[in-house]
Amino acid sequence: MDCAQDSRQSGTESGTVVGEVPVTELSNPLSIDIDTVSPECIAKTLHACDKEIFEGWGTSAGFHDTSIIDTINKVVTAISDVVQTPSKGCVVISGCGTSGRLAYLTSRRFNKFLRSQGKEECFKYIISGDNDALYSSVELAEDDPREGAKRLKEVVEGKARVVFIGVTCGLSAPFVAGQLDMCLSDLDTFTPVLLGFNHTRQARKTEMKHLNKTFHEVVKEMRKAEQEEKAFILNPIVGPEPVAGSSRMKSGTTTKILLEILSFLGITHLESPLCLGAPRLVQMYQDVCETVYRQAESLGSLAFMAKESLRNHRHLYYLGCGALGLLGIIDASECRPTYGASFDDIRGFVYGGIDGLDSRPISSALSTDDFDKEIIPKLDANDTVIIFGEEMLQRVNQRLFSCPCKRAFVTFITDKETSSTLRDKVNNSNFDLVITMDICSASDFPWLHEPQETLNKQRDRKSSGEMSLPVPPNAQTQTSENTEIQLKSLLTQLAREAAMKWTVNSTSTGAYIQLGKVYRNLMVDVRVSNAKLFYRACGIVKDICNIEEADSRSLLLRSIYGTDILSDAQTSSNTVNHIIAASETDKVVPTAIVMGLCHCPVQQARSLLDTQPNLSAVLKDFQSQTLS
Ligand code: S6P
Repeated sequence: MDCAQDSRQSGTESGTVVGEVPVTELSNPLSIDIDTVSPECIAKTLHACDKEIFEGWGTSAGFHDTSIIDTINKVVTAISDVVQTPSKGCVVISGCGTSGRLAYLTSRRFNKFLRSQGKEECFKYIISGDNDALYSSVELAEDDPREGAKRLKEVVEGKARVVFIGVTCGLSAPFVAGQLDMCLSDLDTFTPVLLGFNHTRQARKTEMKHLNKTFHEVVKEMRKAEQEEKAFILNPIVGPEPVAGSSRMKSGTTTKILLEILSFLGITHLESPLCLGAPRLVQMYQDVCETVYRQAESLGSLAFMAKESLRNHRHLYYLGCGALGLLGIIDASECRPTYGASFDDIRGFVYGGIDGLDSRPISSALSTDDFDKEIIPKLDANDTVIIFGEEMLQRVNQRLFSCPCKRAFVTFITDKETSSTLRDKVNNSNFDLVITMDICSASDFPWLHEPQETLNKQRDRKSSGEMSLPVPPNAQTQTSENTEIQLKSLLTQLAREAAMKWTVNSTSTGAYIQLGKVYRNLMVDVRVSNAKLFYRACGIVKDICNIEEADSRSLLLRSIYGTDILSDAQTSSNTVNHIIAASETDKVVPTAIVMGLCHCPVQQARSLLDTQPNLSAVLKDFQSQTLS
């Protein structure tokens, strides 16, 4: 593929042939050759796929669809009701893996904002696997609906009104299903909101243990409650992921955008100091997206540096303050289930450690102090350290600059004045790569600075149909300068965080693609660590080996159990047991694929992969031999 721009011809729900494979699990035609292009082209391909978030995917309802905007507005109203009486109510955001991590980030960000306004916090988060899952993968926890309901019960104790936002990108996580089911049984207390990115008909149809229904059935009940506006389903279709099924990418970004829009509008709704509508906020994120990917060449260089470190069995480290540090930690944690990475391959550190947690403690060293003590003394020439943001640059331990490692600095400049001081500081430091992304204009909402008179005029023009942008409904409302500054700063933070997410996702994804962890656009070294990943692994083996589903399952089980003849106990065992067995075995999916393609016994496939661990290379060799 000649970079991505070029494959934008698809973007339809080309899907027709794909039957009912959920959108979030489909292979994206835009990235089908992502494993064969240059690092810069990888970034351009990611850009092409991310554009679908904003431009929509075929004829499906995307962000700008009126039905989606309507639902957003209804959820905003429910949230703003709760915000008014935080002693009685709260907003709970819950999810598994990336979705749970974004739940935490959102509640942290908006509680902080409420505190800065002298108001009571009202956001709570739940992540399956608890707080340790914020930085390490605890994928199996998402398969337990009872645990989900139990956690929800604990979190809402004493609350009479709860907006519950259950995030599951694939409309599949049993943990969230258990919570939605609990909400549906008490609609006087709960307003359940389901957030995901598949058509509702594609919600998972396998029965969930301990719930005796499928996710699809829960969705049907949600639909019923939605008719009376007692529940809401928010599922814009944003197209398949650039690496099939890697929902930390586009789906994660869309989750972040939606949660932030809902929360921002929910808490500013009452005073309406800005009255930014959802479409204008979406536009902000779209502008940030364009700003980030304008630097595709530099993003490619960053991914190349990361790849070189990992190829040399060394490490990539992200350092940042606040949410930037947290997003680095999150990106690092997701490489383990996605690419079979080890805990040490990529690590993130946050200045001052993780804050904004509920009472459950965290058991790992994640602060930049830990980095200074444990990592700096061990850095070598093949390690890469990336510093994110001016604030981190000011605070970084100066010893880092005398270490032999590679260093990069990424900044999302948000105000012109800091940029010149920053330039001096950067010039005096010793960096191998510096990336400056100017996101000022993206988060600059002109009417924040407009005099009241202009706002009144704009409102009049809007009511006469002249203007399409939202303006304050009642421009007489005087917003205090203080609130304006705080809102402006909040929007800037959100824009920076979005830029950070795109940057770290493209760095780690680009690195692992170059390392051969992706074949075409399939993650061939995925860890089989929960039901969703078990079924995905079956699908990958089926697609690459071009075989029937039953055969792919049998190959996968042979690989998991290390045998060529499966016993009755093994074939009839349930998925949970397969997952437990798989957790003790390396390269489960690559082994199954080699067995399927080379028609060889499991031991031979394993030794082939010992000699050539890069499955993509093995597959490409195999492909060229077959063709010649
Ligand atoms: C995806 C990530 C996973 C998912 C988790 C929840 O890249 O590795 O941890 O976030 O499985 O998925 P979902 O579809 O319920 O949001």
